[in-house]
Amino acid sequence: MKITPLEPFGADVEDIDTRAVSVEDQHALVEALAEHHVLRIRGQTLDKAEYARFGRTFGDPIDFFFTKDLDPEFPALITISNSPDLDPGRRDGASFWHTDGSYEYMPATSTMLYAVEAPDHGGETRFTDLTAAYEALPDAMRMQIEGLKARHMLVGGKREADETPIKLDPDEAGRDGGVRAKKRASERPVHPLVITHPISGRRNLYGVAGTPYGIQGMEPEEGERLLAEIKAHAVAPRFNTEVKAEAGDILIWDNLATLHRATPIEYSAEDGKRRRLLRISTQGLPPSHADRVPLFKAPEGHVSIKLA
Ligand SMILES: O=C(O)CCC(=O)C(=O)O
Ligand SMILES: [Fe+2]
Repeated sequence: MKITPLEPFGADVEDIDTRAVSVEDQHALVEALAEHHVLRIRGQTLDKAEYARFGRTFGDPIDFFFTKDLDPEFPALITISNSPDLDPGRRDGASFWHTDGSYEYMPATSTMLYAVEAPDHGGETRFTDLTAAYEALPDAMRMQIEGLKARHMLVGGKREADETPIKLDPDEAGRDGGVRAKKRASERPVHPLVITHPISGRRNLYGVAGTPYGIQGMEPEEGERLLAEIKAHAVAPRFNTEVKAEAGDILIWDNLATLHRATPIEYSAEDGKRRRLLRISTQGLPPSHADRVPLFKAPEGHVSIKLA
């Protein structure tokens, strides 16, 4: 296995067959993801069962059930595509800074996209490095946010002009039988603004865009102001990179130490324009690092309503 760092962060991984990864290489991949935040494993040929098995390297694959894109045989796999058949209301849905599942008690710790088809142009995923952003904070700000917890909810985060607006009322029953409204009512987690990464042991900002709407113990406006300030700092271009999953690549990111966003793309079924990826999100600790202390804990007896 060969790991080549990308600039300014991320790494390409070559000379590995993800159908059969040794225990040593599983450990090394998890360490590499924690170090580089984003890995692009090049040139893979996987069927769904093989990919679903590989996904377990990074944690417990999260099963989703409220999506038309769900694979009945592999409930942890979701298809992302730019097919013109896709409901216009769901297009460009990920084109805003976020981390996956931060509106849940048990957020995703890693997400991976296996590119079955990639367009000739465009289709990159953008990332921001929340370790570098934390380390670059002025000392006074680092002290101010130490120990603070943000309140999160589905569609909680403020979106900027260049981010996909929240298109549909999340409480609208017609969209999905009201499952989003139920989710919003049932899960209002708080997560620390600063975490110690369970694998790297480094401190970084967490979940500072996409879903946070307030800070525990602060007046609403004061919390919103602080969140806006942290987001503006964290997503600044100097902490950003872009990586494209070309056909055959598995693009994996560390949801604990990055924010990401999709880049808007033309919806087309033409040759050279199609983008189709299989997505897996995991939660909990990777089997290779099961001795670490997990970051998140669901309240006793809570059953998560799953969304994609
Ligand atoms: O399509 C992409 O590049 C990213 C989509 C995304 O945000 C996700 O899969 O969690
Ligand atoms: Fe995402």
